[in-house]
Amino acid sequence: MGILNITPDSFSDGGFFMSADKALAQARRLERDGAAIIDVGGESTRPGAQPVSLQEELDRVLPVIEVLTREISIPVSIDTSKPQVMSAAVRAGANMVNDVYALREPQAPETIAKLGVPVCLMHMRGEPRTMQQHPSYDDVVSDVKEFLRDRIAACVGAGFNVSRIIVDPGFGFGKTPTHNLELINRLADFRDLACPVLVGVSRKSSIGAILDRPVDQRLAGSLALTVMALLHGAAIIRAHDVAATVDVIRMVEALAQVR
Ligand code: 7PJ
Repeated sequence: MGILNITPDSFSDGGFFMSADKALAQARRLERDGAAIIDVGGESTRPGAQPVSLQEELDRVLPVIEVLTREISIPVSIDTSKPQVMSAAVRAGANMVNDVYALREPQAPETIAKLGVPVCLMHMRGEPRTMQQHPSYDDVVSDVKEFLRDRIAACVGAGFNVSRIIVDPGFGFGKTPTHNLELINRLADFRDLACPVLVGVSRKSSIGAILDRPVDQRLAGSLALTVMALLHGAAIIRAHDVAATVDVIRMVEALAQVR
C-alpha cells in the first residue's frame, strides 16, 4: 500500500502533493514501483496533529480520488475517520476505507456496511493530538487485540461481512518504541483474529528514536521492520518507499517458497 498524503503538514512529504496533478504524478510513480493499493489521506494523523474540518478534508481528497480513479488501474483507499468523507470518496471511486480510528465515529460502521467496501480497522490509543503522552498498557499485544476484536464485533453487528475487514495494530499510535517493537515481534498473535493484518512502519518516529535518524534516513530501519512483519504474517505493508518495499516483499516471498 503506497502512501499519498494530501496534507500540508504530513511529517515526511508534507505539502508536496497538494494539487491533483502532483498527486497523480506521485500515484503513477507508486503504481510503477509496484504498489497494489494507493492510500489517499487528507487529514494528518501524525503525533500532535490538529484535526481538519470536514469541508477542508473533502476539498483535499475528492479531486485527487476522481483523477486517480480515471488515470490509474490499482485500487484506491481513502484514509479517513469521517463517515461523510468515506461516502463521498467511495462515490468518487475509492475502493476501500482505511480508518486509524477503527470506525469509532458515530455512524461509521453503518456507513461502511452500506458502502460495501473493505475496511482497515487500526488500533490507536487516544487521539493524534495527545496519543504520545504517557502511553501505557498491561500487555500491549493483548490490549490491542482485545480492542480490535471489539471493533470487529461492532462492525459485524452493524451488518458487514467479516471477510471485508483488515486489522492493523497501529504502529506508532499511542505507543512507546518498545510497545511498537513488541507488536512487530508478536505480530503472529494477531492471526487468531482471522483477518488480514496491515502494518505501517514507514519512516516512523520509533525508528528515528532507535537509530537516531531524521525522517529522510529511516529507509533501512523501515525495511528491517518490514521483513520482521512479513515473517510474522503481515499481509499488507503501508509504505512511502514502494520500490524498496516491494523488493523486500518479493525477496521474503522467494525465501518462503524454499523452506
Ligand atoms: C498508518 C495509517 C498505519 C494505517 C498512518 C504515518 C502516519 N493507516 N495512517 N496504519 N499510519 N492503517 O504514515 O506515519 O500505521 S499516518
